[in-house]
This record gives sequence, structure tokens and C-alpha cells, in this order.
Amino acid sequence: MHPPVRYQIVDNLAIVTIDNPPVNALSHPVREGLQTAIARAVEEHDVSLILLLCAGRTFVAGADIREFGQPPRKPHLPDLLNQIEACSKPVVAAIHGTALGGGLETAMACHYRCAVREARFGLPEVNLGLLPDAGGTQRLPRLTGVEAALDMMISGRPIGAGQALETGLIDKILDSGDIRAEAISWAQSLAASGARPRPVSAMDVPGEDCNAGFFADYRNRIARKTRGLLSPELIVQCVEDAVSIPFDQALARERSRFMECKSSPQSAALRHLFFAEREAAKIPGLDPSAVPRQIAKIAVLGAGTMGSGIALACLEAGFDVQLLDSNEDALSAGQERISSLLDKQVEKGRITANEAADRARRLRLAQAYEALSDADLVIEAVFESMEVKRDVFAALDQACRQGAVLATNTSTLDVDRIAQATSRPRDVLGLHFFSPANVMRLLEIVRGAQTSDEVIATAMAFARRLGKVGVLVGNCFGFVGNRMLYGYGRESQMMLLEGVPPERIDRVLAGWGMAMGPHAVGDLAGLDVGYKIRRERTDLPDDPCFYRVADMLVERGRLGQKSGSGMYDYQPGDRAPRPSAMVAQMIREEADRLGVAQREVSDQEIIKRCIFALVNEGARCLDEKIALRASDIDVIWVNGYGFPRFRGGPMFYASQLGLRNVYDGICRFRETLGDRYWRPAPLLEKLALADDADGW
Ligand code: 3H9
Repeated sequence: MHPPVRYQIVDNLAIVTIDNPPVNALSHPVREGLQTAIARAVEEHDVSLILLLCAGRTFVAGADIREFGQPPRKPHLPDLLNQIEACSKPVVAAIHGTALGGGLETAMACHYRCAVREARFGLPEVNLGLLPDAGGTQRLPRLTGVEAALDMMISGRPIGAGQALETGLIDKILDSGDIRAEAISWAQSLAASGARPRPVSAMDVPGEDCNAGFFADYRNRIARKTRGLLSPELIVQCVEDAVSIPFDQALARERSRFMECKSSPQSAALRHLFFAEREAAKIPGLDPSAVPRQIAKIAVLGAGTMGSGIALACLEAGFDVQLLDSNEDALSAGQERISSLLDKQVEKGRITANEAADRARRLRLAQAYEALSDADLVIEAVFESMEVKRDVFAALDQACRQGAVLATNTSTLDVDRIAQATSRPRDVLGLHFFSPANVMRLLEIVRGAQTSDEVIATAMAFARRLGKVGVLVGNCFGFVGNRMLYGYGRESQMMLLEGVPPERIDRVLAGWGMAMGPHAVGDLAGLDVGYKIRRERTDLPDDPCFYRVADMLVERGRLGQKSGSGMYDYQPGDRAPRPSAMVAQMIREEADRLGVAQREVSDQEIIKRCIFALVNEGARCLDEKIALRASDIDVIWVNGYGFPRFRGGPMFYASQLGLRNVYDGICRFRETLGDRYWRPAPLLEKLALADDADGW
């Protein structure tokens, strides 16, 4: 095995190279190697300056996240970085790729920093429920000023080299393309000019932007985005320390706050998701020789909200896109939707006018299937009806070239029946996007019984190109996400009949962390969508209460925001939901008619009924191999359904609660609410009753 840290002398420079693929994380052997290398360079008389570089594709991308679950081993990163900073010879960091977390902290412990123009710099610990713990909360404000430092640490978003130079984070941008050669020559010029160690810890924090009210204002500004999270508040406290107490004391407090974060359930949940999202890309059993097909031209069929959103997502990823709809009005409405979304992105400064023009130019419109003859991938996004979709796929079979991938964006229907309408079911699969398709990160990739491994590999690669998390799921009604949604929605509907107002259910679940409450979501998505799907199903329970309130609203023309009223009332031009007296009365009368007793339902019960229903159905999906892994279910619910990231997804949350506790809770609901919906899933029961029940 090659050493993770190399040491080399070039003239008067000691060149220390970290080489720990894939991302040069600061694992224990790296820390040890760095400590030894720095000590050696200090000892060697001929060395006047130390240059720190990384091999491979990136500078250090952070501490080794896998080590957070293990007992800490010396040298600890904060101590090592203090040792680097205290070094008697100047230390220069040369950065390429991404300097993230402990990586950027390492660079800040060096005395001088240079970077290639494409390099990026960030402290993304907040995304893992953590805060920078190797002096980052103290050194960054000293270099960039308080506000810029807070913005980087609270958003977790990296900045580019230009901004890093402007804010004082780095000293020089290297332009030649040969980072090693140019960094050596810059380091030598520093040595020749007699550059001295320049510890950041000895600098003053530029204080002009933190008058008395500054931190209070800052907290207010971030309150909505950081709702429910622990680490952002602790980051702000660390930065308050940076401007008010000596460096060493502040460092000790940074450490104790970091430990608080690290041991929190939130951080465990967020770290779980970090690995879960990467694990989702790995498909066990997939033929390793299955090479993704080349995708350049994409056709999207159906120019409605979903179709145009998918088209926009593909344009944003650089594909040529053909939007096809046989209805001319629908087609031009789709095009207008896309161009108005592009305009908005330009207005908000997210893209330049040139980028918008380039995207618009790559969009072509068509009305006839012949236009699809050269498409590499066709994504069907027409009306959610089996009959309609089968007709479409029979026509695609005629129009598309051999080797084209044929995908349906169905959100619930049987992908195999759709595939059977073609002569090439191996090329057919589901690509289930979530609305708005250019924004939502999730792509459920539905494997049909005959879908080839090559087509699955193509879809996984396609999801990556779109910047989405692709999760492979099996074929059944609603796949993983929408199948589980049925249980969640069912309980939120049942509780209405039991006398819980919709606004209370929404408030409690949003308070628990869901991005929105279920009734507000229903109004946003359109209640008619679920209504039509329920009409298509033949396997619904024989239960007059099942989604009764939603059905009544649709039958009264209350479809949600789009019709100006749904579960809630809306005022023109205002999307704020207002409780409706009429709906409250309608629900009361219907409960009376159906004989549903009104009961006191606690906030805890609201949460448990909705979330345990999810977990129970998730366990069935896992048992039936509709989901490959419990962690895939978590990735789906966090990225597609507004499940709070800081709770790690429904299955992780259940593990944290203890599967036995979840099982017991479900059994109690079976006693009070009956066993129609509350039979524990066999897998949950098996795991919960096993002696060592601690996860899936
Ligand atoms: C920290 O630094 C705390 C300190 O303040 C204090 C400490 C005392 N550790 O994402 P990719 C793996 S907290 C371990 O697919 P990309 C990843 O799992 C850390 N493993 O590549 C994957 O493994 P596999 C702060 C890591 O090119 C492989 O590397 N830093 C780590 O799309 C490739 O990853 C961060 O939060 C790690 N730190 O993106 C940065 N990072 O192949 C986290 C990656 O087995 N990392 N792996 O699935 C990233 O954001 C992205 O990985 C990066 C590359 C942008 C670097």
C-alpha cells in the first residue's frame, strides 16, 4: 500500500503530498503522516518552507466522515492544525478541486494559500449536523470577516476561487494549469522574499460588521431555513466567541459544541443520509459489463406541467430536448412555461441571459411521433391512465429507433403493462420525476420485469447527469414513494373525520419537521390528481371513510390552490391557506353520517399515526424487494416528499426510536383503531421481536 502522505525535498522546499483516494479525507493515517512530515521539515536545516499539496482529483475534502462513529484516535485534527500553524517555517497550501470542511481548515492553518481558478472552498459541516471543529469557526472570520464566514458555514455552500481571493481566504490564483510547478515557483518566491509564518489565529477579526444588533439580526435572517436544526445556532455562538474572547478559549468552546453536535441524533441522521445517497447509486447484482448507453437527444412527450418541467431539467443538464404534444395549444403553453421559468431564473440571478438563451435554443417542439426517430431517450409524461399510456408506448415502438430507451413518468401505474405495449420491454422503464421536476432532487427509477441491466445503468447515469439522486425501485402500485404516501395520507384523512381540524394536522406535522403538512400539500398538488388515481385502482379497501374528505372536496369542485379552494380557502393572488368554515362543517356532517366518533387526538398521536403508517408500508416495500435497502426509502422520502433531513428518513427514524417501540405503537393502534390498517408488517414484526433488534 502506498503511504497516504509523501515527503519530498525540492531545493529548499519540503513538499508534503497527501494521497488518500478518492477525496483525500483526513483519515487517521493521513493525520499521522502529516504530523510526521511537518515535524521532519521543521528539523531539516536546509528546508526553509513547507508546501502542502494533494494528489488525485482534489485537495482534502474534509475529515473522514466514517471515523465519526468510531472512538477518536490521536493526533486529533484540531491539535494537528494548531501544530501546523505554530510551525516555525512558513507553510503554503496549494489547492485544487474542493477544499472542504477539515480540508479548508487545514488550508487555513497554513500561512499562505494559493489555488487553481476552478478550486472551490467550503465548510459544509452543517449539512452533516456538525460545525467546523478544527478551528474553522475561528480562523474563517479572521480571514473573511464575520458575515462572509457565517454565510459559508450556515449555508454549507462552497465559494469559487475568485470570491475566495476577494474575501481574503486565499492569497493567489494559479493560472498555468500545472499546479505543482506553479505552486513550487510561488513558494520559492515567498521563501526568497523572506516570508515569515503568518498564523491566522494571531489576526484580528475584522469587526466593523458586528455591532450590537448584528448577531440578533443574523439569527432572525436564518431562522426559517434552519428551523429544527441544532448546529446553525451553535455555529453562530462560535462566531460570537471569535469576536469576543481569545482564540484558545474560543477553540475549546468550539470543541465542546462540536461534541454536542456529533453525539446528536440529528448529526447521526444527516451522516446516514450522506452515505445513503451515495449507496443508492450502487446496484447490487447489476451486470458489471452493462455499459450505460450514450444519451444526447431527449424527447419528452406531453407538454403539461410535468412534461415541461422534465424538459427544463434536461435542458439545464445540457441535453438537446424535443418537447412533443399532439395538441398545438398545449405545446405552446408548455414552451411558454419553460421560457417564463428561464426568465425567472435570469431575474433571480441564478443563470445569465446567455445561458437562458442557450437552453431555449436547445429546445425543439414537435407534434408528430416521426420527430422522435433520432431520440436516444424518450420520457413519456402524458395523462395518468393505463389506456392512454399503452397507446403512447405502442406508437413509440413504431416511431423510435432500436436502442432508444423508452421511459414512462407514471407515478403509480404498472410499468410492465406499459412495457408490454411495445415489442421491446427490455428498453422500457419508469423514470418517476417529482414536481417541480427541474427543482426536486429525486428520480425514482422503476425497473420492469424485463428491463435490461444496460437500460438501468443508463438511467442511473442519466440521473447523475441531471444532478438528481436516482433510486432504483421495483414495480408495484405507486413504487416506493407513492405507495407509502397512501398510508400517510390515509391517516391524515381519517383524523379529519375523528374531529381534528386540517390546520392542526398540518401545523403538528410541519412542526415535527415535514416541509409542509399533508393537507397543504394536497391543495398544492391538486386534489383531483389523487382522486383520478383512486378511480383507476381496483384494489382499494371497502371503507367508506377511506380518503372520504378528499373525494368530497373534489366532487364539490374544490381542487386545491388551482381552483381557489380545496381543503383550505385561498384569496386571489395569495397562496396562504386559510381554514374553511364550510369544509369544517362538511367534515362534521360526514363524520356524523358515517358514524365516526369524535375523539381527542394528541399531537403525539397525529405524528405517530402518520409516520408509523409510513414505516409499516416501508417495511413491506423492503420485504417485497420493491426497495433494495431501507436507506433507499429514506433517500426517497427526504428528497421527494419533504421528510425532514435531520430525522434521516422514515426508516432511519424508526431505527432511532427502536423498531420494538414502533412495533408496539402499531400494535396499540391496532387495538384502538382496528386491524384493517394497523397490522404490523411481517418484516417489522420479525425484526422488532428479535433479541438484537436495532435496525433494518
Ligand atoms: C469535517 O471535515 C469536520 C471537521 O470540521 C472537523 C473534524 C475534527 N469522508 O461524493 P462522491 C467518499 S466534516 C469519508 O461520490 P463526488 C464518498 O462516500 C466533513 N468519505 O464524489 C464516496 O465513497 P464511495 C466535511 C468521503 O466527486 C467517495 O468518497 N466535508 C468523504 O461527487 C466519492 O464521493 C464534507 O462534508 C469524507 N469526508 O464529490 C465533504 N467525502 O465511492 C463531503 C467523500 O464508497 N464530500 N467521501 O461511495 C463531498 O461533498 C463530496 O464527496 C465531494 C466529491 C464534493 C468531495
